[in-house]
Amino acid sequence: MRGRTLTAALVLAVATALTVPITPSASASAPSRTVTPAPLAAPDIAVANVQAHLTQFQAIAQQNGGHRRAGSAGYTASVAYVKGRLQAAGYTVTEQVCTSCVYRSNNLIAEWPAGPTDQVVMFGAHLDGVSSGPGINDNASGSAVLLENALVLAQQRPTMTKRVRFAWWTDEEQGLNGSEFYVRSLSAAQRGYVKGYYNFDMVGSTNAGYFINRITSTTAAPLKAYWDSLGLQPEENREGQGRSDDYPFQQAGIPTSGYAAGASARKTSTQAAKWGGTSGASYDPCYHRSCDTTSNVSATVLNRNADGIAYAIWQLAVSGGTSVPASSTT
Ligand code: DTR
Ligand code: ZN
Ligand code: ZN
Repeated sequence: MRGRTLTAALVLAVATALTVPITPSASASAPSRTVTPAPLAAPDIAVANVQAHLTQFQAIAQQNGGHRRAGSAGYTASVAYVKGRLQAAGYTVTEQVCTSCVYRSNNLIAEWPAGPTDQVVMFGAHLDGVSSGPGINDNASGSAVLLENALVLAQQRPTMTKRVRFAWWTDEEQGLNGSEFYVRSLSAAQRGYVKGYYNFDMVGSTNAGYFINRITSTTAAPLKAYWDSLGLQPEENREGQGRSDDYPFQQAGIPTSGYAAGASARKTSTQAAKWGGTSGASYDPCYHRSCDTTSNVSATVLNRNADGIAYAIWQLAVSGGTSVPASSTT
């Protein structure tokens, strides 16, 4: 469901320029043909599929007392949903009991079993919410864009240059506890294998900003390249600094980045001028409130986040991953 193919044409032009011309076979000897494979474009993540996951998370909250707080029935059901979808796609999924969490509950870890085991890139989102509502933007949104990316990776089965490991964290809302427990559970060698950690917390805010953690870092480069290709003029995620699950990784010396669309802080007039939306209003008007439902998510924003993650995965971990972002509006 691609919107434009302009950048796809660019990819092709680059590939053509790099291709050694086919040698004409004038002699009777075996002709030598050099064919350079075209760069492998990152897949377009269907935002409808991401929205379908959000609908499931909302139903789970509704059926379990209205929320998905760590340690609650709504959280356990959220874990079961993500785990079931991943297992059906061929992932081996691990639940890690967080014994140091405020509410005892599990992190969920799934690794795509291809690529070198000592070269890992991680993508994570907190799966728990607060008890005031279903927690759809915070953070079913991050959970759903990761789940759909994991499913698409499994479907496509590309040749991998790195291992991709996905994580859904528990007890973030009580103090980043699930991710901190996980980082502490790794040996020094295992920590060294993790070349980058990417975090996704609140990626569908209705009055969105386009924020990237550590935006000028080389770790952030693929996330930034994708949003740059859409002309979005992303900014540093100042509001979220030290407030989400990238923080324990950062503290352990692991390079981090991530996307965010903003929480309770207010959009400036400069930001409204470049991104649209309402200046002087919160990026997410329902932050930690009962109105954080499926209506509290922008499909456009969700899509730009989901597709940027796919771009980063392909760029970082897939053999022949595209070097020019493909664009899409769906
Ligand atoms: N950890 C978030 C808190 C948060 C506040 N502002 C931002 C901005 C961007 C990402 C996250 C946050 C929470 O879960 O409540
Ligand atoms: Zn959050
Ligand atoms: Zn929160």
